Amino acid sequence: MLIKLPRSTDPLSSEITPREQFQSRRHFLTQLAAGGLSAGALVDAAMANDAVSRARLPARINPAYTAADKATAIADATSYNNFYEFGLDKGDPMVRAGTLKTKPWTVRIDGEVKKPLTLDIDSLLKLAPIEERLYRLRCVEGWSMVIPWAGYSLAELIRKVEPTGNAKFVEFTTLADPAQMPGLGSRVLSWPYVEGLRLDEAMHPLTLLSLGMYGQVLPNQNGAPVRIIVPWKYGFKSAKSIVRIRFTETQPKTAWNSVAPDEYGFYSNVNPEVSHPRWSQATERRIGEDGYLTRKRKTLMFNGYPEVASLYSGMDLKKFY
Ligand SMILES: Nc1nc2c(c(=O)[nH]1)N[C@H]1C(S)=C(S)[C@@H](COP(=O)(O)O)O[C@H]1N2
Ligand SMILES: [Mo]
Repeated sequence: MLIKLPRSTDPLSSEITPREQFQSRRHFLTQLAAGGLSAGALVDAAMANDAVSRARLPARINPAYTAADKATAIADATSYNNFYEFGLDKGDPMVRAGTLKTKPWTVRIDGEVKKPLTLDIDSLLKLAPIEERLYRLRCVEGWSMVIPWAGYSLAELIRKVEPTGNAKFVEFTTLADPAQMPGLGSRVLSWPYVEGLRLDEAMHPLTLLSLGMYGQVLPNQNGAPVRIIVPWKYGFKSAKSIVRIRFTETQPKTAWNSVAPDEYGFYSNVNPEVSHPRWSQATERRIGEDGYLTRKRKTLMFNGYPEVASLYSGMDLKKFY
């Protein structure tokens, strides 16, 4: 996510080049060289980033949700991340998220529901068959990836708790523990990270409760042990490391919308026709397609998921951005 830092040397994220990725790796190496990381932190970082050390998460490919695009390399998807609880640089989550303790972990589901529940990860894993779905994820900063996520429709969980007639919205709250998350010292956002959806958006079968990716449990830097993925919305709507799901009558106060309401609306549907106040949203850079001659891709309405359009019929999407 992009913030107004008073540093004139910061490029707009929509201008991020392969050089930027190189710099975040260099930042990691510099930290190593400067001894900025303890031996323990280094081991944790290596573990968090070591695909071999992550448990396998078998998932049946759901052909109904297979993008024609080629999947992004796992090395890119796990090293170029936004997870501000672990720092503002794209390379920070990979290096620092080893301190996130993902077991034991529970998710509290409450608010306007008939059957509030507290579920641990094993119960979440058993709640419905785990599917693999190849979804695009587009960040509001102007880059995108294609990731084989593992999970099931959030609707499966919502049906279990039986929302009351008053439930109109769903609020997702991320863990906020300064002992595990060095980025919480930053005042960029007010913690915890909160996101929200309208109930019908949350019930849409595309909205995924994700427990893994690339056939493994989620890497810490990608939001372990459980996050949501809303593929037709800008990436910041897809909250990571969720500890609470609350059903509400009124629209939740969300983290990015609170800090910069003119820039980050509650809806945040991927929409090439509505520019961010500081840059166009018409195109995007696909991570991995970084040749100097590579053209940017045209961003598609709803990120290429036109089946969600009916959720917004009659709404002015310039007003409800
Ligand atoms: N808790 C939390 N969730 C978050 C974020 C964050 O900073 N904290 N960043 C968001 C943004 S801006 C993006 S683009 C995606 C990135 O997901 P990825 O790193 O798995 O690609 O996570 C979203 N979820
Ligand atoms: Mo993002």
